[in-house]
Order: sequence, then structure tokens, then C-alpha cells
Amino acid sequence: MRYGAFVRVGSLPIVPLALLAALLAGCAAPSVDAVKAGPLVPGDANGDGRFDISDPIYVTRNLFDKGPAPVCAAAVDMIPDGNVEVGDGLSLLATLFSPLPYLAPLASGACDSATTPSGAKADRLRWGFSGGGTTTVTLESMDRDVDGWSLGVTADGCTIAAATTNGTVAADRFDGGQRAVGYENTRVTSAGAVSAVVLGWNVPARLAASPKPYDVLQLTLTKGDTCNCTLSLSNDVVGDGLAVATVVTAGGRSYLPELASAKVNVCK
Ligand SMILES: [Ca+2]
Ligand SMILES: [Ca+2]
Repeated sequence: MRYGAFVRVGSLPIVPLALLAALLAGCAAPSVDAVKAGPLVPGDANGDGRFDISDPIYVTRNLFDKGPAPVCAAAVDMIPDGNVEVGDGLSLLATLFSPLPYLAPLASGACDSATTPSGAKADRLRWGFSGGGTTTVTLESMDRDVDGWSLGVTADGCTIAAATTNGTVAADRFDGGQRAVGYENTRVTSAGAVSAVVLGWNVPARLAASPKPYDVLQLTLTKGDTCNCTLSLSNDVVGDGLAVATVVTAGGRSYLPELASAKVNVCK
């Protein structure tokens, strides 16, 4: 860890104050490998202070893909037996996308010593739209292999009549996509549409980093008063459970690319 170098400075026999100040200034925003987590929230497997689709993915990567253990087992022990197993990961998914979400509060002090990776940035990850009456939501991941994602999308000026992952990378491998069973939950709601995808569960499956955008969701739009419609990604669309966060999971971590929007001509 880079903190190691920081500590060694303090252990030098003589360190001029000016030099020490300069060194400290240079370390004002250290790019550390691990920091103390917190505050952890229930279900927060990767310890970034959020509970989203990255957390069950983090659990499954630990169980089936040599990924690191949840930063605090107590936060994800949904089937409370003191162990983290596949049922806990599945329960986390169910909690995110089922009508009766329930996460037990963390016991006081249960995760006080948790540490977590830091520094997740959404650089070179981009959402986009292409099309007209049939519009595709795209995801561009220039330098990170993607484990899964969830998104909500709203329409202003038209209606989202249907949403499907058919014909996209989110379709099962047997149907031409890149999902190895995994998990997929896509639906139209009164507020728009939501889609959640885990590309693999007990077998690794990822989208390889690529400069070419991937198609991840297909929307069928119905014209409003005019042919013009604005589609926007959102964090507020509720599917069957909690509001669905628009988030990309890579390496088990949450990335939050800018919420894209686009004007489309529904009549084309
Ligand atoms: Ca989290
Ligand atoms: Ca358990």
C-alpha cells in the first residue's frame, strides 16, 4: 500500500519540518489501496456505502470466481448462519428486485473494522442511446470488463411500450447474448422501464472491455403528441422493489457513469 511509504517517512531519524510538510501536502489525496470502510450499510458487500447490484455480484465473485470476501460478512449474512453462501447472494438480489425488500439493520459495531478498496471512477464507461421508435440503450466500456449492471430509463414525450434484452448482450448465451444464465429482470413500469443483469452467477461471464458500445436493452416507443421524445437514464424508477440504481459493476465494484439522455424521433 502507498500508506507504507507514508509511514516510513515518519520513522526517519531526522525529517526537516519543511520537507515533512511538502511530503504531507503531496499525500493530501493519496491513491490508497484500502481505506477504512464506512459507514457500511446493510447488504453492502463491497463496502462502498451503497447497496446496489454490485453487492450480490461481489458475493458471487467471492464464492465462484476467486474474488475477495465481503468486507464485513455480517452485512450480507441474509440467511443468518454466520457464513456467506450462495443463498445470501441470491437473497441480496431478491431484496433489490422484489416487492418486499427487507434488509436487517447492522448490529452495532458489527462492521467497525471493515476495510474496502477505494478510488472507483467511472472514466471511460458511458451509457448511450441509438435508434428511433425502436431505441437501444448502449454501454461503452473502454477499459473495464463488465460483470453486470442495472438501470432505469424514463421517457418524456412518448411512452415506453416494451423493454427487452432480446437481441442484446444481456440475452442468454443460448439466445445469442453473453449472459451465462446469471440473472436478468427487465420490465416496463408506470414510470418508465428498468433492467437488471448479472452476466454470470456460478460461472464467470463478463463483457470484455471494448471501444465498441454494447447493446444492453431494447425499447419499443409509442408516439405522443409529436414524434419527438427524450429518453433519460434515472436512479428513481421503481421496478418490483427498491428504486433501481443506474450502475455498472466491474470487478465487483460499482461505477456510476453519467446519466445519459437523448432526443429520439419516435416516427423513424
Ligand atoms: Ca456496495
Ligand atoms: Ca448466511
